[in-house]
Amino acid sequence: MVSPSEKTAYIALGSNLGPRARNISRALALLEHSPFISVICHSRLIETSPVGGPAQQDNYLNAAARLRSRYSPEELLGFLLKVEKQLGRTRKQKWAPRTIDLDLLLFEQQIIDQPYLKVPHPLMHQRIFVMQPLAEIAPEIIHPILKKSNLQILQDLLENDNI
Ligand code: PH2
Ligand code: MG
Ligand code: MG
Repeated sequence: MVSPSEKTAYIALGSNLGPRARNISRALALLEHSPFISVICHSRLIETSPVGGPAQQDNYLNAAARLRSRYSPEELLGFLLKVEKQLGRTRKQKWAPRTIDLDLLLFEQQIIDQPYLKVPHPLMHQRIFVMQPLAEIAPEIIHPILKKSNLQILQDLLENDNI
């Protein structure tokens, strides 16, 4: 079932396998292609060192995007997984190199804690590769659990990183 009203959601995009920039722009195009999603804006692509996962994987390109969607959070997650599959994503090993990773970060100010879907994304506030692009497009948006803006979260992360 599709809910009638449009909601704002933020997603993270990452790729470290194959044509990374092309993978990200194809993912955005596939999202835009859905009659239930509009891609309102996206950040620049940043190159980041892989965090976790197997040794000797390539650097990532990371980005964030703001969507307006008539999907429920569960439906949006389902669509993100479908786009990942369309772009050749396989899941053999946790945090293995991937053609595309699409993570649902925020959905309005909703807090969702289901086994298959946690919003806000439980690791987002710990990851510079997520918060840097997100703070570029949504610096003032508040994390509904931490009650801090994305820019504040990023600044705190960068400070701790320098210690
Ligand atoms: N995604 C991960 C694990 N590690 N590292 C970077 N730099 N960028 C990512 O998108 C990323 C990661 C799991 O999804
Ligand atoms: Mg991820
Ligand atoms: Mg993911």
